[in-house]
Order: sequence, then structure tokens, then C-alpha cells
Amino acid sequence: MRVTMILPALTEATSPLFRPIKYSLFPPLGLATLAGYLDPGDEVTLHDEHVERIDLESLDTPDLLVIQPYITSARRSYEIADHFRARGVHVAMGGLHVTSLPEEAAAHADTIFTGPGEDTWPLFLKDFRDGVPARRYDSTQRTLAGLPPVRRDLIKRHLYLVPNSIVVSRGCPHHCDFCYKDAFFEGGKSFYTQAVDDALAEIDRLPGRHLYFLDDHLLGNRRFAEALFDGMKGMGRLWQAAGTVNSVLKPDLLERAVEAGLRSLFVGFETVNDANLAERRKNQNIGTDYAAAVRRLHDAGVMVNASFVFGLDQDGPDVFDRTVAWAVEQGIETATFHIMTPYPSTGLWKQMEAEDRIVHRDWDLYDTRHVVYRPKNMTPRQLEDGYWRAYRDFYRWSNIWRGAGAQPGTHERLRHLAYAGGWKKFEPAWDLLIRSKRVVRALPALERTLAAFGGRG
Ligand code: B12
Ligand code: SF4
Repeated sequence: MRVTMILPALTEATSPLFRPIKYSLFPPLGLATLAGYLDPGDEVTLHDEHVERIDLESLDTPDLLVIQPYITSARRSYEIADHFRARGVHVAMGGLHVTSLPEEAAAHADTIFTGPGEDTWPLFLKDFRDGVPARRYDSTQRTLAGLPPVRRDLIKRHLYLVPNSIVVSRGCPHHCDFCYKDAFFEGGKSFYTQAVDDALAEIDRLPGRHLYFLDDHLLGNRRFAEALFDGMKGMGRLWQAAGTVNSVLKPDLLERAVEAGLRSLFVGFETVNDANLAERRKNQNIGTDYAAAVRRLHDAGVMVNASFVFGLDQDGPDVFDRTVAWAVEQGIETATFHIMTPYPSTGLWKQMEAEDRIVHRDWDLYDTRHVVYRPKNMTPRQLEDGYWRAYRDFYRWSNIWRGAGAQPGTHERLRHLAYAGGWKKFEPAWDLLIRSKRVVRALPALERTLAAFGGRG
């Protein structure tokens, strides 16, 4: 059987003028995971439009086309699907956006899948080979036991800064109402992990030193995390991951992670206002000492990538300056800002719909940089302007220096300058690397930055 897999991109990632580095960070792990279920005799190709041009006319006509749309690439995904269906190719579509809006996706696919694919995808493959594929498969059995190895051989490693992305769990134990999670995992478990030995074996298969765990919350199951970190000790890995504020504050877990090679953590602070947290059911953050969490990470030699959301119902026009000032004062190395975006079928979406506050359904603009709903305490213009100003202000050299000054020691200060400056101040250099198709050449510099100064815990 001939199978083509495509991760379509949103327009910005394919721009001929300028391509942000964030689209060249991670390979299409979901599709490479699904490819693991194919037979050795199947012929499979994997295309990622974020890093390579896809000319539909010149692609071969496969027996099966597999597409993974995100909300912001849904329009392009449907265009690709329609093109191949017109040629008689069977199109299978699944993933987050399909799960949110199955009827919308079904109009462009022969088969759709809701939820994670580990249970339904092998069933479909059998039905397809038998000539009786169904129109829809809904995931209910949630386990990562017996997961075949991810087909990393299909990934064009040289096109990514972080070719070694990995996930060893699915979902998260929390229920923030703006998050994709509860809707995606409806109908089954919404947080589960691999067996520790399987996760360690997957890590062992990855070449080089650097890893990026894309798990929603790597520290979410303490028993699993401890065993994983103990198993990773001595492997010489350097890695980055995501975790919640409260998990950082727990005694001992962070220290074990650092011993195993943790050097930077993505933390969802979201807002510095407890009333916002309660409204959005981010209960695990309420009453936690954000400053103590940052200090603890820095003392352990771990850099912080802080995520913030603007436009929550308790936010007024002062939220931007206050948030940036707080982040700079804490010495946070990198920050990701978002305009609150109600994703279809989330709790937030349902509330906004009930209050008639969704202003349009142009999914291209659901990219967390545009206002797609009516904010409560400011105008859409104030919100978008404030969002861009927050990025500019946070990454001003003066603030990068000020942030570095808040670090506990000289090493950390130097690392802060190299890392924060490297991401945002050298965008044109990243763009050149992307165009020359040599992004992976910057990986040793990233490893050096993570390795040279970190891990004092
Ligand atoms: C890595 C990542 C990125 C990377 C790269 C994505 C890539 N190369 O795959 C980058 C940095 C580019 C990125 C960018 C953005 N991202 Co992003 N990203 C993620 C992240 C953290 C991990 C994705 C991942 O690899 N998961 C692991 C793999 C194994 O799971 P998977 O891809 O979901 O695949 C499984 C299932 O979905 C399913 N499946 C998927 N496709 C198919 C197809 C078929 C046929 C079948 C059967 C099954 C199936 O089976 C797979 C195996 O279980 C997720 C969070 C998350 N937990 O998913 C957010 C997430 C996907 N991103 C999100 C968003 C909003 C964005 C941005 C718009 C945000 C922004 N402001 O930058 C942009 C633009 C995205 C775009 N391209 O259009 C949202 C998506 C919301 C939505 N409803 O679509 C998420 C869920 C984050 C969140 N919590 O809100 N992202
Ligand atoms: S902690 Fe993060 S991944 Fe978990 S539900 Fe909240 S936003 Fe989603």
C-alpha cells in the first residue's frame, strides 16, 4: 500500500518573506507515531509543510492520504484533502481540530478520527486493507502499551532545530477550560503515560544529546516522573519540558529532573490574577507562589519559558505592562504571550458562544495573535496592541539585561543573555538558516547554552 502523510501549515509558516523559527523547531511527531503502525511492506512518505514546499500537482497519487489539521491549518488541510479526493484518493483525517469539529472535517475526508489514534488507527488500517473502511472512528481505549517505535526514519532531521522531540504521556491531570484537553480526550482517560521502560527505550533510540519533551505536563504523575528521571540519570541527556507551577514547588521532584538533565521548563503561569484563574478553572495555580517557583527553578539551574494569556475577563488595559514588569523582575528568560482564544468545543468556547461573544469563525485567525471574541474590559484594538507591545517590551535589550541581573549568579546571567537574546534578537539569522535548509546546524549552539551553565541542583 502507498501512503502519503501530510502536516499542512498555516500561511505564515510558508511565507516567502520571513519564517519564524518556531515553525522549524519540531518534526511531525503525531504522524510519525501513526506511521509506526504501517506494515513493513507499505511505502510511506511524510511531508511537513512548515519546512518544505508542497506542490500538490507533483505529488504521486497514493492509495491513502493521511492529514493532521490544526485549527490554524484547517483551511489548507481541506484544500489538500479536496485536491486528492478529486483524484480518487481515500483521505483520512484526525487530530485536535477534527475532534473539535468532526462534521466540518467530514465534509473533506473519507474517514475521520476523533481523539488520540493509538486504538482507532490500527482498526482502520485493517478495515481499509479489507476494503471496508468506516466513515468515522471514535477513540475510547486509552493506553500507550505496545506502541510501536515512532518512525523517526521518515523525519528530515536537518530541517529542524529540535529533531529529538518526544512524548511519553498523553494529556494532563488538570482541567483548565481554555485548553484543548478535555474535549480531545472525551470518552476515555485524559491522562496516561507509557511504561517507564518503554519511555526509556524510546529515549535511548534518539541520537545526540538534546531532547524536548512535548508532554503537556511531564511532571503530572509523580511516580512515573520519578522513575523516568531516575532511569535517565547518567544518560548524559540535556532536555527541556513543560510542567505546572505547583509541580515545581513540590519537594524533590525538580531536583531529580535536574539530575537527569532538565535545563529549561515551559510553565503555564497564564495570568498574575487569581480571579482570572478561578474563572478559567486553572485551579492548580490558585494561591501558588509564582515568584517562589521561578526562584526555585533558577536556583536549580533551570531556565524558565513562561506562558501568559491576555484578554481574560478580569484583565484591563494595564495587564500588559504589569505582566511584563513582573516577568522581567523575576529574571524569566523567555516568555510566550497569547491573546485568549476560544478553541471550538472547549469550556471557554461554550461560555463565549452562550454570551454571544464569538465575532467570527475564520480559523486562520485563531492563532492566539488575533482577537476573535468580544473582550470584557478593553477593546479588541487595545488587546491586540497590548499583546504586541508586551513582546516588544519583554525582549528589549534593556529588559533582557535587567532580567539577567535578577539571576542568582554570573553563569546564569550569561546564559540568560545568550538564550533570551538568541531567540528574539537574531530572527533574521534564523530565517537565513531556515532558507538554507540547515537549521539543525544551530543545535550544538543550543546544547552548549543549555549545558555550559545549567544544572546546579
Ligand atoms: C509541538 C507543538 C507545536 C509545534 C509544532 C507542531 C508539529 N510539528 O506537530 C509548533 C511550535 C510549530 C506549534 C505551533 C502552533 N501551535 Co502547537 N502544539 C504543539 C504541542 C505542544 C505538541 C504536539 C505534539 O507533537 N503532540 C504529540 C503527538 C504524538 O500528538 P498529536 O500530534 O496530537 O497526534 C496524535 C493525535 O492527535 C492523533 N492524530 C493526529 N492526526 C491524526 C490523523 C489521523 C488520520 C489519525 C487517525 C489520528 C491523528 O493521533 C496522534 C497519536 O496519538 C501541542 C500540545 C499537544 N499536547 O498536542 C500544541 C497545540 C497542538 N498547538 C496549538 C496551537 C494553538 C498552536 C499555534 C496556533 C499557537 C501559536 N500561537 O503559535 C501554532 C500554529 C500551529 C499550526 N501549525 O497551524 C494548540 C492546537 C489547538 C487546536 N485546536 O488546533 C495545541 C493543542 C496547544 C494548546 N494546548 O492549545 N505547535
Ligand atoms: S495544565 Fe496545561 S495542559 Fe493541563 S489542562 Fe491546563 S492548560 Fe491544559
